[in-house]
Amino acid sequence: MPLNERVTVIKGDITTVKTDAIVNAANASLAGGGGVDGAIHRKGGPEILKACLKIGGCATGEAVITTAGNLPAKYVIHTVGPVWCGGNHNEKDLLRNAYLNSLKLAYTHNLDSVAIPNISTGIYGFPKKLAAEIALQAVAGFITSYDIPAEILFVCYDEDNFIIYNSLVEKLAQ
Ligand code: AR6
Repeated sequence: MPLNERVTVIKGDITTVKTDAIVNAANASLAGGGGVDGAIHRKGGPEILKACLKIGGCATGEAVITTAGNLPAKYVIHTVGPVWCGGNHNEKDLLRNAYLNSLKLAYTHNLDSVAIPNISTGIYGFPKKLAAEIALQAVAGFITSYDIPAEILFVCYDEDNFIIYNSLVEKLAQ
């Protein structure tokens, strides 16, 4: 469903998406893990891990970029969302930063299209509705200041997130 001409929400597996970059919900070590991170490394192959280990790590809220290995995308932007610890540990700002720094990296690499998963809402336990509000607000703010990437795709994997995103997008369109 289009939020505006640059932002779309779909349901699916981000490892199959053929945008210039896909965003990975990684951890600070960049050494791989479960969830979307595990799927990206499994399907993308060892080149991605090699590039991640060379970079050495990524702080929460920051983002780094590597090859996408065997994936259909050209690059993987690895960002680290916050672990939800009850809400009083700067989680909201850190999640916003994870989205914004991923998009800024796409901008500085002149990437036209980027696909983003629902960062922190799996293993890291961030409440899904709050996370979706932060993600949509961050992207809405970003696109008013930056003309690239022209296409931003929110890729929801689980049904809950897909329903939440669609209902928020509908509200924003009213
Ligand atoms: N495509 C798109 N989204 C997916 C996919 C997929 N193939 N698989 C899962 N998701 P999570 P986090 C969704 O747990 O919460 C890893 O171990 C999933 O439904 O992948 O940021 C890392 O190494 C959820 O909505 O990431 C870290 O240690 C969203 O992706 C830790 O998990 C995020 O869930 C990061 O936890």
